[in-house]
Amino acid sequence: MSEQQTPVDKLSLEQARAEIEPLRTQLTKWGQEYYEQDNPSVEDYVYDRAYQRLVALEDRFPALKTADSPTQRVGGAAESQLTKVRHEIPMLSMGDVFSIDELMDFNQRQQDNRDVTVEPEYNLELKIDGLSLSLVYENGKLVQGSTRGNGTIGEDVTANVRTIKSVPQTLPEPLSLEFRGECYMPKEAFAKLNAKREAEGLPVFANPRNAAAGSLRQLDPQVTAQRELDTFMYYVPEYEKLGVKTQAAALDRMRELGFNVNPHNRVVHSREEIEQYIAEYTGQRDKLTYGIDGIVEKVNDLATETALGNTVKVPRWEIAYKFPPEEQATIVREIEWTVGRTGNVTPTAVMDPVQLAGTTVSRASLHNPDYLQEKDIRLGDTVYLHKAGDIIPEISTVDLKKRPATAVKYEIPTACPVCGSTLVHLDDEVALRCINPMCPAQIKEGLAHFASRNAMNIDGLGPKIIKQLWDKELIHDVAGLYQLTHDQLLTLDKFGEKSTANLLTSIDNSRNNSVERLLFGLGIRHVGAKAARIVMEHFGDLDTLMHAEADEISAIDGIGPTIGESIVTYFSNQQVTELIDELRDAGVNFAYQGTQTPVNPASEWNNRRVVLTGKLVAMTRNAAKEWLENHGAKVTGSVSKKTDIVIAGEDAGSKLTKAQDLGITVWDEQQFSQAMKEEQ
Ligand code: 1X8
Repeated sequence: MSEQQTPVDKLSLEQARAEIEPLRTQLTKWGQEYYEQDNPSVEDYVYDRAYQRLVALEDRFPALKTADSPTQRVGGAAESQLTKVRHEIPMLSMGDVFSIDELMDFNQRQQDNRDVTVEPEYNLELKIDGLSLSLVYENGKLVQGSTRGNGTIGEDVTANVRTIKSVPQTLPEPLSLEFRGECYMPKEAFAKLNAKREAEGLPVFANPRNAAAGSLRQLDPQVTAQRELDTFMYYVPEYEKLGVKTQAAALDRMRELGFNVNPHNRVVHSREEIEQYIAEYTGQRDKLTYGIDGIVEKVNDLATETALGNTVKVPRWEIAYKFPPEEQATIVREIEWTVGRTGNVTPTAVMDPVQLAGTTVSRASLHNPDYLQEKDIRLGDTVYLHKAGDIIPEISTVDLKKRPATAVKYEIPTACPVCGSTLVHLDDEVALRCINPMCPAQIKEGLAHFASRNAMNIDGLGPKIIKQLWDKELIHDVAGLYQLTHDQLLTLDKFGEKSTANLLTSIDNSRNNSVERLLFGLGIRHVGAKAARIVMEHFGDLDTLMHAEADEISAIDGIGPTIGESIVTYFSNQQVTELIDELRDAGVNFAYQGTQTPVNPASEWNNRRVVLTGKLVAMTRNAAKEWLENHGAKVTGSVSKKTDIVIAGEDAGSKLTKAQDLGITVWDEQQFSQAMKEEQ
């Protein structure tokens, strides 16, 4: 990146020819990684810079242009098992600039293009780090959601889009119109998803854009539904049908129609105002809950937009200003290896601390040994750090020029850093695992997980206490927690009568938890808190689940074969059955209690299966759910033959239709409110 390139106008034809070929090969490879595999190996700006260099070379030496050059294609190819859809109005990508001067040049060229010299008015918007999405409505009903694909042919993701909360299934007006925008994953969801994938030994997503693409382009909408995707809509190709004359008004209309529209657009008239906006959002970038990678400038007047039109590849009426990458150089001092709960062994680079996008950073995950080897990071190396998705510190590149002469290739450990047993690669996993079930690191992590809030919720039993209990050999597995005595706890650091009594009470209380907490707390691979709840709701108690076949588990709505097989494999282990016996002997509850609050068995709602859909006006969806559960109802996410009642708020979509098809009782919010009153 920092390499100095010869300016294009100083190159001979032969020099240009020599440069162009490898550049095209490289860009084609990067393009495939980005567009087809959602898995780029370089940062966007590395791609953008290389692409611009190729454009400049081809402009200067037209003889070297070829039809198959990456500059002659709109985006990558659509390549997946999803059904293809044709975009009657092509979904173009945008041109981009990297400085205010370049942006002003673009505006000047645009001015030169016009017949009339009016003071240009621009609408500035944030450029969201996601992927383009098209939503088609017919008579106000959502009929199709699709990705951009190659601009002409995209992928049908209608079923997946229907799981995104911010996408209206129905509009308040019977419009037949296409809306375009961005589908994205908020920073927090992105960080959570990657942490989860890393813990499970799955490859992590490079940035929120790839995470969003990977989540939206799924064959199974249930996967999408769990990925916390969101949208910002920003464009209506046939704006006349909306009755608006400016882009800013189009955004307002979309807000009225119930779309999520980013609130930060601004109409501006001068270079000063543009600079001000860019400065403002360059500064606020880290505070936003979603990633942005630049600013989009659009001609505000839509008739002018139409008059300007598009080049073959990109619009003349809009352009992206890309933020400079925020990077810091630092030196790698150490590579630390940690063993997770599932035995996954992950490397972390420990570096001299630097300030980066608002925080001090000294550690960056290297994810897995393959990643470390591919980047060839060595102790003493100078590396560039950035924040993936504005949030997760990551090493972008190694500065080879600064590599100390003595630096040697880092050797991947072959033994577990904690227990010393031989590490293995399971199946095709990139993760390196310690498969010793008695590995202290795994057991300690497992104990912490067992005690955690969403599992057995044992207050006061954090990693530090667990470490002491382990080091003093007071416990060796989760069942051991229930054998701890008052005198044993008193021997812990800073433990007096009060903390001892409190911890004993917390442990004791956990015996009465509903069993889904125990199932989750056992830390079975692929069994998260939600899956544990669904499974236990179905089987009712742990003993029944332990005797179930994988098929029976997999057949439950919301559970798949991976979870089914994982549960059966787990319980087939003799050490596990012994552990379960110890937990039973310790008086730990094995029954599903549904809800922790007492249920009035006389309630109309007891054991009824209820689905909430659409927008409720007088109460939140969560409040309604809580009330129902407190009255013994089972609130589920999808409508099936077993559903007793569907409560449909405003704009209810496919769930309402399905309920009607199946002849299930449907109530509106008013009827539900009335029933709530009658229960009191
Ligand atoms: C891409 C994006 C656009 C906008 C925001 N975020 C993006 N990623 C916007 O217009 N506000 S427009 C766009 C495109 O490719 N045309």
